[in-house]
Amino acid sequence: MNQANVAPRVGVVMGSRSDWDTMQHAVARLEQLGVPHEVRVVSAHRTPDLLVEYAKSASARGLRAIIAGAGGAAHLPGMLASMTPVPVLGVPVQSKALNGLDSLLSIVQMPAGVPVATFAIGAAGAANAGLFAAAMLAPDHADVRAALDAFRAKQTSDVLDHPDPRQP
Ligand code: RP5
Repeated sequence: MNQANVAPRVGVVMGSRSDWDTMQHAVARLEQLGVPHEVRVVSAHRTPDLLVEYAKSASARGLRAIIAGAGGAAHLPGMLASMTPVPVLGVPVQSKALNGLDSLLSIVQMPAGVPVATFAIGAAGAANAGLFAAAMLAPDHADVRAALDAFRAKQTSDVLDHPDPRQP
């Protein structure tokens, strides 16, 4: 799929440019699997008006999932989820002070009625959020489904083909 000419189906947002080191792992998976996406810095605390605008326009713009990464007092995923019917996938960014436990608890402990699907702290969580968003789209996008199937098959064969960890 030529992503340049296709409306984004997944939004990847983060609270700060400093989150990019983590969130690039979500974007890498979306690119690998051919998922049309967009990437933005949207801060719950520094740009609250932008947050509202992004959340309220997301569904009408065709987004089918929003991957939201934030660290520390990580309100971004929950606030997005409060203002859009689009499923929000939260990625806790590893903070300096508390290693991301603050981010994880801020994102995962949502009150009943406003769900955020919360992933692991850091790069693994971001990568899995990208894969999860692709899986959400796969039933309606045969090319994404085929790419996801191929990714998983290669992941499996990479392990089975190299059973001895002492060998390269
Ligand atoms: C959060 O504060 C961001 O998501 C980031 O993880 C954290 C620190 O932001 P910076 O001070 O590095 O911009 O809002």
